[in-house]
Amino acid sequence: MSTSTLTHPLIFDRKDFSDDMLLKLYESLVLPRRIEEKMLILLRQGKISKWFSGWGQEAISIGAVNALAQDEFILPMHRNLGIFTGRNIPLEKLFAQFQGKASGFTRGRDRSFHFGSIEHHIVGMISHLGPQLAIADGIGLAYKLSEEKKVTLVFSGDGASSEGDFHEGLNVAAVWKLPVIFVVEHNGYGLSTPSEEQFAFKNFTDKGPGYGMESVRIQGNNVLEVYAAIKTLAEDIRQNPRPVLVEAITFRMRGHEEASGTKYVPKHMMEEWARLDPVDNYENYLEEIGVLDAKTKEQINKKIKKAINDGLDLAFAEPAISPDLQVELNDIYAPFSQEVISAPEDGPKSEKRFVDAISQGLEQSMERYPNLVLMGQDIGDYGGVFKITDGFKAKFGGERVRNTPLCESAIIGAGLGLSIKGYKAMVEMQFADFVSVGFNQIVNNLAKIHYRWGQNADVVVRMPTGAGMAAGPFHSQSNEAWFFHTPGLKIVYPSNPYDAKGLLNAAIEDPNPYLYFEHKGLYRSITAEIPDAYYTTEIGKAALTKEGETVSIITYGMGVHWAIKVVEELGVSADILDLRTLLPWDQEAVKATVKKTGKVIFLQEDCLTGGIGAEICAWISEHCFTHLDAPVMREGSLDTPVPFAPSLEKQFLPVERFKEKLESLIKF
Ligand SMILES: Cc1ncc(C[n+]2csc(CCOP(=O)(O)OP(=O)(O)O)c2C)c(N)n1
Repeated sequence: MSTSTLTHPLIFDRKDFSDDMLLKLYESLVLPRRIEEKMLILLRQGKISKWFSGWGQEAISIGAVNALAQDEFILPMHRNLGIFTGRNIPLEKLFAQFQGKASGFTRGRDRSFHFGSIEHHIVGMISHLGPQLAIADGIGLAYKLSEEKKVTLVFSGDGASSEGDFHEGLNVAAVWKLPVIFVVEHNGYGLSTPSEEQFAFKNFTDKGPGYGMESVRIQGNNVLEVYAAIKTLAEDIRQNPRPVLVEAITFRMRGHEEASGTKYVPKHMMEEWARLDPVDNYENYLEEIGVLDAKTKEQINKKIKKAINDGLDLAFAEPAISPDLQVELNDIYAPFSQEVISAPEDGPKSEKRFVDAISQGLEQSMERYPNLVLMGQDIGDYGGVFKITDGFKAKFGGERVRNTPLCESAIIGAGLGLSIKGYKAMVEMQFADFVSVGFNQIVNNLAKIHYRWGQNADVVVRMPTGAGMAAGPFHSQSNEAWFFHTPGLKIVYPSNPYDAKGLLNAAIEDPNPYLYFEHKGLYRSITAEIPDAYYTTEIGKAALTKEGETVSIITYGMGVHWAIKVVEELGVSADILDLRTLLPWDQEAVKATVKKTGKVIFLQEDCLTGGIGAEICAWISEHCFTHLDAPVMREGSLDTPVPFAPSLEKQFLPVERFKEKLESLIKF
C-alpha cells in the first residue's frame, strides 16, 4: 500500500468544532495511547500475556466513538481499544478483563477485547473477525424495525475483508438498507500479508458501489477528519437508513501482536507513517492553533496517568479466579426455567400433517411474540420450499417474514444481532445440509456468547433434514451430531406432529439458541390429531412411544417410525424411547428403560461413527452397567455420504441392519 493518498503532514480542519470538543477529542485520543504504552511495559515484564496493538490507528476509534451517540452500538475489532475507553468503560474492569480476573467482562473465560457490554453498547468480536459484520446487520435491522433512528458501526480490517462473511454482511445490509457504517481500517497488512496479496482491487471505495452502497475514503490518522466524516454520515443515516462503507487509510505500526514483530515491513514505510502519527500530529496542531497549552497538556496527561495506575492497582490486587465448577456449567445457557404450557383438555383438535403442525406452531408463536422475526430463503411470498410459511408474509408483513439473500452465515449472525436488541429470530435453512456455510456463526457465536460475556442468543435455526427421498448427498444429510458436540446449543428433533408443534413453540420461547430438526420424510407422510391451541412440549424430556418388556430401543426422528415398524414385524415386546430433545438429552428416561429391560439398542438415521448413539451408548455402559444383560448395541447409516440412487440409499440407511441387530440382541 502506498502512502500517496495521504497528505504530509496531516492537514486538520476544525470546521465549527468548539475548543472544548477539540480538547475532548485530544484527551480521548491520548488515553488509549498511554494505556498501550503501559501495556507494552507490562508485557515485557511478563505481567500480561498478549497484546494487540492499535498504535498509530487510534484516531479511527476515537473519531468514530465520539461521532456516535453513546447508546448506538459499536462492534469493534482487536485494535480498537479507543472504542472501549471512549465508551468510558471503567479501566479497572478493562484491565481485569485483560488479566483474566473475575471482575473482567468475561470472568476469565475469554481474553483481550473478546467481550461485549450491553451497558456500553459494545459487542466484542470473536477471533474469526468477519462474523462481526452480520451481527451489526441484525442490530441495524432491529433499529429499523423499531423505528429507532439510530445507526450502528462495525469495524473490519482489510485482511478480514477477504472473508466470505465480509461480502455477506455488506450485501445483506445493502439489500435491506440497514443503518450500518462499515469501517474498514486499511492498515496495509493482515498479519504479515500485505494488501496486494490479499485482494486485487486498489481501494475499498471501488468495492462499495459493487454492493450498491456509498463508500467514502478518509485519512484514518486524522482524528478530525474521521470524526467529521462519521458524524455527518451518522446524522444522515439516522434519517435515511442505509449502509455506507468507510475506508479509513492508516498503518499498523507494531506487529500483528507483540510476539510477531514487523520484520516484513519495509523500513521506509515505518518511517513515513511514524511522521503521520495521529496523536503527535493532532497534539502539534492543537498547540499551533493555541487550543492546547503546556499546562492543559500536563493536566490531561497527569489525569490519564493516574486513572491508568489506579485501574491497574485495582486489577492487580484482585486475586486470580478460583474455579467453581457449578458456576462454569451454569453459565453455558441463559437462565430459563420452562413452564410447560398445555392446550385446554377439552379444546378443539384437528388432524394435522407433520408439516402443518410445524406451520401452525410457527404461526402461533408469531402471534404470541410480536418481536419474533422469521428469516430464510424464499420464505416470503413463495412460502418456503416446503410451504411452512405459506401466507405468513400476507398475515405478518414483510418486515417480520423476511426473504433473505442466499447467505446462511450472515442471516444467522443477523439473528444474533436481533437478539442483542431483544428480538427473537427464527432462521430457516432451506435444507439442513446448507447449515455448513453458517456453521461458524452457530458453533462459535450463538453457542458461546452466553458463557463468554452473558449475552443470550435467542435464535432458532430450523433444519429440514433427512434422507429417503433420493435427493443425494447434499439434500439428505443428518447433521445433528455436528452440533451435539457444541456446548451452549440446544437441539430438538420431533418425530410426530404433536411434538413438532410443541417443541418448536418451546424452542422459540426459550431465549437460548436452538437447532430444530424436522424430517422432510415426515412432513406429509404422517398425521395426528393435535390441539388447535398454542402449547409447548417439555424440553429435555424423552417420551416412551411404546412400552414393552424384552428390549429398549432408544431413537429419535425417523428412527421412531422405523423402530415401530420393525417391532411390529418381529412381534417383539419393546420399549421405544423417543429422545425428542438431543441436547440436553434425558438421562433419567434412558436409565429407566435400560433398568427395566436390561437390553438396549440405539437407532439413528445419521452415520454411525461419532453420532448421538455413540455418546448415549457410552453413557449407558458407564452408568447402567449393572442393569445390562447384553452388550449395548447401536445401528445407524453407513459411514458414507448419502447416495442418490434409491437402491444405494436403501442400503445406506440402517433399517435392515437394525432389524438383524435387534433380533441378535433379543437372542443374546
Ligand atoms: C478466520 C480467521 N482466520 C485467520 C485468523 C488469524 N488472524 C487473526 S488477525 C489476522 C489478520 C487480520 O488482518 P486485518 O483484518 O487486516 O486486521 P489487522 O490485524 O490488520 O488489524 C489473522 C490472519 C483469524 N483470526 N480468523
